[in-house]
Amino acid sequence: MSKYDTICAVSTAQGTGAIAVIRLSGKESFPTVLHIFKRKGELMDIKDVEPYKAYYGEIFDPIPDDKPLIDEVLVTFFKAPHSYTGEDSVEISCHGSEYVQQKVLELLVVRGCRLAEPGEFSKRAYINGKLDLAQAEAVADLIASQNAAEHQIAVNQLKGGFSGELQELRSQLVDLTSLLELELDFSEEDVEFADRSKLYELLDKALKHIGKLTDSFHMGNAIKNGIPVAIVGETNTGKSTLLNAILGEDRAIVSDIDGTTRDTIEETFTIDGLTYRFIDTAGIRQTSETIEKIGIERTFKKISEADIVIALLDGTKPLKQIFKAWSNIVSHVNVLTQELLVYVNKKDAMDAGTMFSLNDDFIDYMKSDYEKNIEKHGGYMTDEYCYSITGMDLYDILSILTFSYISAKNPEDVDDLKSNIRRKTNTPKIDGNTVLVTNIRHFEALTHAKESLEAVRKGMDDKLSADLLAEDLRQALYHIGSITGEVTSRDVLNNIFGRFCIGK
Ligand SMILES: Nc1nc2c(ncn2[C@@H]2O[C@H](COP(=O)(O)OP(=O)(O)OP(=O)(O)O)[C@@H](O)[C@H]2O)c(=O)[nH]1
Ligand SMILES: [Mg+2]
Repeated sequence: MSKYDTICAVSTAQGTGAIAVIRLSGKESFPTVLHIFKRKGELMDIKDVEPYKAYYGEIFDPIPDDKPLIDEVLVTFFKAPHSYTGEDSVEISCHGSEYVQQKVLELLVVRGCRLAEPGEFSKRAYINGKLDLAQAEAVADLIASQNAAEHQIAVNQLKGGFSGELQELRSQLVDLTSLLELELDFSEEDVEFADRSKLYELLDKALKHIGKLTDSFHMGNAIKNGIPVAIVGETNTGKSTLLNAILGEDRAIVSDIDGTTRDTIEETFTIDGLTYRFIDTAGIRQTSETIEKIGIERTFKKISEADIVIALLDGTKPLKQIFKAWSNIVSHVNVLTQELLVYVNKKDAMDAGTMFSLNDDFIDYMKSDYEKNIEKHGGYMTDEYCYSITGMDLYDILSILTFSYISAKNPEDVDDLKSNIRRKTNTPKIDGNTVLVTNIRHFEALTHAKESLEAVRKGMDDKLSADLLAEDLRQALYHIGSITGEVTSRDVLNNIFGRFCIGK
């Protein structure tokens, strides 16, 4: 990319809108626009242009004799370095006709502008020091944001919240490096530098800081891509009915045939500012059918990947069957890291007595099942017994042994279920200071930095010399610097900005 070429692109969405914005950036942007723009019927002299002021006028084609009018527009000039890209820039707001947009671009290109590559405006902003790389990526996140939480995190990152944290981390590592260098200086004089406690202290502080950032990726990623909620249960319990009811559309096929859903179906839905990714799964049952088997394996995989698991039981089935279905699901859930919500569906078809007694009956059922196997398990209800059927101890089981009764066909019940999901979502309070890692590139760089720091720590335990430790420390600094773009290769830049839209 030449530093001197002037680029142009339509910066508003493709298609026909009420208005469209065409953006130019580069040294020639003012004179180029002034060739094709008339204000009050007159060409403007570049000396008369006041930046940051919107001029109303006309874009025309200067070549034909009749100098046809293309559109009435508003033109704003931005003087370097006070523009998004840090270069002279112009924005032309024209009417949204695709013909007008193309015609204006054509007039600009004929006068020497080049059509911008994807993300080139933001790339120039980064190169000219207007944004660091993490902030430029926040621009893309902000544009793509679909819910309040995602939006807030992108705004914080754009304002430099994340970059600030990284600067702090950097300065911690720089402090560490200077301590090590001190040791290096001394070692030339052959002085034993025995006390490394200060080094340990700084290192542990940096490791803790970095750990906090890498840990936040799980939530950051969930907020960006939707918090995964798996709907699981035996066949015909009403999982697809429930998915459709949550989404408010007929997304999945519903039928009374067992094994209707054979593959997972995922759809996002926003509840109270947070986006969830609801996953309808193939019903769990014994089957010899190959495709269905693969579907059921996927169900178990989805259970393990979900943050929230909705176990959907069929209340019209005998207790024994409900119990088996329940324990099968529970044994695949990690109640320490996952939220398990147990719902008994088809309330409308259940009799009230069953509903009232299900919790107690469950315990009784466990006890009687246990008594049948008493020989095997000793004289009282053991954790070992509970563990053998559910993978949890008795205490954990009792703590989650509450069922909610719903009818997936009843909109009020489904609304309650949605509110319950929202309540059970452990998101941090997201405000103007929240910093969460949402970008996989950042997460990877932080993870590498953490590994390098752990290597430093191990090196210290092994009493390695300062120059060897310094090498790992430099690696950690390198990885942190790669996030904000202090050290970045051309390929990485092209890869990042190439994913932006044209005009961004
Ligand atoms: N009475 C009653 N029937 C329901 C309810 N929810 C679902 N059903 C019925 O249960 C049957 C199965 O519903 P689906 O939603 O296809 O069940 P599924 O769990 O997705 O089944 P598979 O895809 O086979 O695993 C259908 O006939 C639904 O109409 C409910 O709340 N009450
Ligand atoms: Mg289904």
